[in-house]
Amino acid sequence: MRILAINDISCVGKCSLTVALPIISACGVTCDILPTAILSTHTGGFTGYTFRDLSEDIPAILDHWKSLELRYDIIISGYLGSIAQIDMVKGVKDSFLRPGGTMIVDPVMGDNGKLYAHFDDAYVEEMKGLCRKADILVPNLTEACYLTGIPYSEAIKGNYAAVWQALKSLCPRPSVTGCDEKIGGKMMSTVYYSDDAGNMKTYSTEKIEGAFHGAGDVYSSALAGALARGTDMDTAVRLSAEFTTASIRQTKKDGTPARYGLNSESQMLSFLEALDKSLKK
Ligand code: PXL
Repeated sequence: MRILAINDISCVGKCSLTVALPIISACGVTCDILPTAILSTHTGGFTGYTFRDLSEDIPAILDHWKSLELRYDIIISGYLGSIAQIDMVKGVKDSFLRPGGTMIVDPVMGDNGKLYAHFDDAYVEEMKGLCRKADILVPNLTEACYLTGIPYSEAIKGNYAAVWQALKSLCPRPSVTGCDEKIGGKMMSTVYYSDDAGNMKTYSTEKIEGAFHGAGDVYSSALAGALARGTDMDTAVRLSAEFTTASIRQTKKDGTPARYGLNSESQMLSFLEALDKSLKK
């Protein structure tokens, strides 16, 4: 099994490739990387960060890989620095995903109802085109709203199934993370996802109050790693959601500022043990 992770390198702040690479590798899967940009920190909650767009380097990297005849079982894309890079990712799928392989798109664009810095409506439009090339789509609720045109203010009233349904026009197996809802008197964070047959299912974990940076990256990386090891989607979603929630819980306990990302390192062993157990069933 071989995964290609396309994402930026934020040197500080634990997101994107500094999260994807350790988590996917720990799952026991080769993780090659295509860095889209190098930043001194990510763009959420820091000011004064450096941002080197690597678009100019990418064609030569891909030409070299073509000479090696590389093919990937899974390609997962995340933060892309520009509209041109969205087009580039579409080409990477066409050239490097093996027939029958899985394209996972995390349309990283925003959170808490707002787009991140540097993104605008034109970027959202272009991202819809990449989502149409995905086998599995893993936006958070904010990104799902931008992709479907459903206002965030409406979605947070609990219309999550409608958001999932609307995403179906882009991708056969969409999911939406971070859907807050009260279940049995308790606030839960639910993922509305598609099982292997494409039917809508939900999985809920305890809602931990606060905005935690890099949670989406932990979730999507664990999901890719588990799927690469051969779990079904139900299992991959359960393991990834529990791993992410446990990481958020520990980060809150540690009291580190949210912008420095999740303490997923402390929860990695439990996640891997749960993955191992699910594979032996
Ligand atoms: O975690 C998402 C993400 C990834 N990469 C960069 C970001 C963000 C969110 O702010 O700024 C550079």
